Amino acid sequence: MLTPRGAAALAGLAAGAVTLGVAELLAGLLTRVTTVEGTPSPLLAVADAFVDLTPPWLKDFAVATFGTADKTALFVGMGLVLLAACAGIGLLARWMLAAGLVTFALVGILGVAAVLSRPNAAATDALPTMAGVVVGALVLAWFNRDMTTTAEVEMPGDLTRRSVLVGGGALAVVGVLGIIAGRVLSGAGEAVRAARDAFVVPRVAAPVTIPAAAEQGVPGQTPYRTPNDNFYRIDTALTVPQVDPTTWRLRVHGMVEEEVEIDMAELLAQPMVEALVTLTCVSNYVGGNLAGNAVWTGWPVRELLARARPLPEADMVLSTSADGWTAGTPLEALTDDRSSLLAVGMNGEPLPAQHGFPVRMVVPGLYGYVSATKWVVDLEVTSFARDEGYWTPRGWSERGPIKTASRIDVPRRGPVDAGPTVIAGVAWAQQRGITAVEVRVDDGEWQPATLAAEPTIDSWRMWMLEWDAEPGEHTLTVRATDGNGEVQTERFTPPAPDGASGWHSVDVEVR
Ligand SMILES: Nc1nc2c(c(=O)[nH]1)N[C@H]1C(S)=C(S)[C@@H](COP(=O)(O)O)O[C@H]1N2
Ligand SMILES: [Mo]
Repeated sequence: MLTPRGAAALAGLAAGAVTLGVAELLAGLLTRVTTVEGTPSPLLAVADAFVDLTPPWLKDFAVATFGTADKTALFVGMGLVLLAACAGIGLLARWMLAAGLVTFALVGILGVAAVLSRPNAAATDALPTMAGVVVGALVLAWFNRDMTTTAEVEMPGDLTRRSVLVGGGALAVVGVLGIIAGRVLSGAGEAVRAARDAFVVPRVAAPVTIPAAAEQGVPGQTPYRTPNDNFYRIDTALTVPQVDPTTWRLRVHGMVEEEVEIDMAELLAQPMVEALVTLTCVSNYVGGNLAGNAVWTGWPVRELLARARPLPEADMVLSTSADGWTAGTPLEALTDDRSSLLAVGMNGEPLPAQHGFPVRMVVPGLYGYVSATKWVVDLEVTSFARDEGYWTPRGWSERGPIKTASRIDVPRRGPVDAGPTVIAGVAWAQQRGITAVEVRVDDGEWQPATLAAEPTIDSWRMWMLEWDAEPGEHTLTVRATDGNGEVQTERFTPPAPDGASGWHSVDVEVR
């Protein structure tokens, strides 16, 4: 019913499941009793550490292949690796118990290292993982108790194998239940969800109104304003950081004349403004959809920095999130007259948890990775010579101004009927604005598209062009011109290190 090898692999899987069950359960319990930062789940810590070690080509590949499902893909991949590793250790232990146990312990040490590598990790955070590894090792040894340490000896008889099947299967189930219980106990999100529901976005003196002329309403064309639940999400956080607005503080320090710290009451008492800003991810491919446009409500960062009075040598602000992620933003982008905000509202609602509740940064004209810190808790005024943001040592540029981009939304796929049709899409060059969009059919002339109104140079601009489609295969290409009169470059570059460039084109079949 179960081959000796199968039994050995199952013993390894049972040991692994029990290890994780114990570790996750204890981590969940510790989180319950200690509150402050919580004890990281070993599984999540390993995944987080993996994300932190991701080289740019792999991040690029993950986003390109899985899009915003990259986190799910990571968990599935990690699960498969874990299963294989546990089965392998089980086989190794059957051949030589000591070797299996040592390998098991080494994997455990990696887990402990991952837990301790998390921001704000305390030494006690290692305890659940260590306890799990000890219990798991005992399970592994127990299943192999009858075996000698040489490879020549046969696996014990059917009875033992049956006991492995029943006992191992049961322990694996217990382990998985422990993992689930641990995750439930750590209670991700409950308290903060209530705080968000109760959060009132302040009113502003001059609310943004979006003129109807900003939309062209071509079916399939991107809506001018992106609803919150449709807004792309990119971050390194595998579980959404839970930040309680009542204990939230933002500290400004570093190269300043005066350190400043504000809490939520003080932030909300400031004169708030609204601004339309299109956020864009540096990982967006030509024609991709990692961009979104929202009305943000917040307090200009420049006002807070003015209180701290940056020293003349400073040229960068390193912003840090509650989960330890950082962005390095040119000081100038936060002190000039653009709408750089400490945002608390997104399209009139409190920030969704995934988009940075309770406070995030929004900086027009810069890619998110150098500016748009979600769950922001700390601003260090510093210099590029002295500090760097999270992605810079990982192969992305120190500076990330948004490149001019244009995208064809329709037609995109599926055959088009011959005759009059409409080509439409969106173009952006935040802080410069879009002054022209041109479309080319096959190798024809560039034809000027009709532009929608542009309420602000910080948001994208809609465009459309009527086209008399002739039967056959056609390639449509778009390019935009920014407010400085610069035509979008044809030169293709991948997202790394400072954003993709090149013209977007689509192939359409006309019948
Ligand atoms: N705390 C935190 N903030 C972050 C990130 C992150 O990984 N952690 N990613 C940045 C990146 S790369 C982008 S593109 C934007 C995306 O913001 P969104 O998820 O609200 O669209 O958030 C930025 N802010
Ligand atoms: Mo990004």
